[in-house]
Amino acid sequence: MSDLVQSAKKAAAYAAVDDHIKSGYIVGIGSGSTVVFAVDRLAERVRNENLKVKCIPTSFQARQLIIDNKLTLTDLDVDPVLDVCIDGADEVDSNMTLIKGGGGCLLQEKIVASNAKKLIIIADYTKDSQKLGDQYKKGIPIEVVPIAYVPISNKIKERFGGSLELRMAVKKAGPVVTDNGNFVLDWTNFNQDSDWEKVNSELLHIPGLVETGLFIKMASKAYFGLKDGSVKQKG
Ligand code: ABF
Repeated sequence: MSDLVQSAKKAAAYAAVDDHIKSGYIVGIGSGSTVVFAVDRLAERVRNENLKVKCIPTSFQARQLIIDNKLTLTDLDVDPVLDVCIDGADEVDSNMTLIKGGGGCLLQEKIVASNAKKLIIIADYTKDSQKLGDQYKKGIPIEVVPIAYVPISNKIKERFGGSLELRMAVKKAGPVVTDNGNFVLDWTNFNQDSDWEKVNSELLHIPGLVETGLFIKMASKAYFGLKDGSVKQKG
């Protein structure tokens, strides 16, 4: 990954943490490489400003990040309402509809974000697009119960078109298994002009389909780090 992209991720993450996290907050910690910068900044603020926050992870990776940075870990049993959730995305369209789950953590990310008063997205300039699929070519991730991946793929193809592929681990060692023991299908060549709200609700009615990587009307704001070091806000 280029240095420009790395510094863009960092700029977006730092700005979002500085703008949206206050002492006393319950904070959702997303997954992926951009969130690593957000946790660095949060840990720095906890040390320097004596900020008191409790963090809820959205994945095994996020849990480790919280622990490694000596932040206070909590969960939805103890703190079911979050003040804010900060997470990355694979793509953000002009309506603030997101594709998430490139890292396979979409289910827990959606659960945690749906219990937050606001979801703030942090990303680099490559994630900012007009229509889903303009920039991100790996498709919309869909988490499914393993025994149902073939019928679910067929149903989506028949109903909406496009192609579905079972996500495989590196060197095709076997299917990727999520933190929840499920498989992931990646849906490509979809109709970019779809009514995503309608598509998403139809998808969620397919038995065995656990969750989609379509995040609709969930994000309050997106921060994109740009090539020149500045940060653009959307939403
Ligand atoms: C997660 O991490 C996702 O839902 C998304 O797939 C990804 C973004 O990753 P990165 O920050 O590494 O670009 O939040």
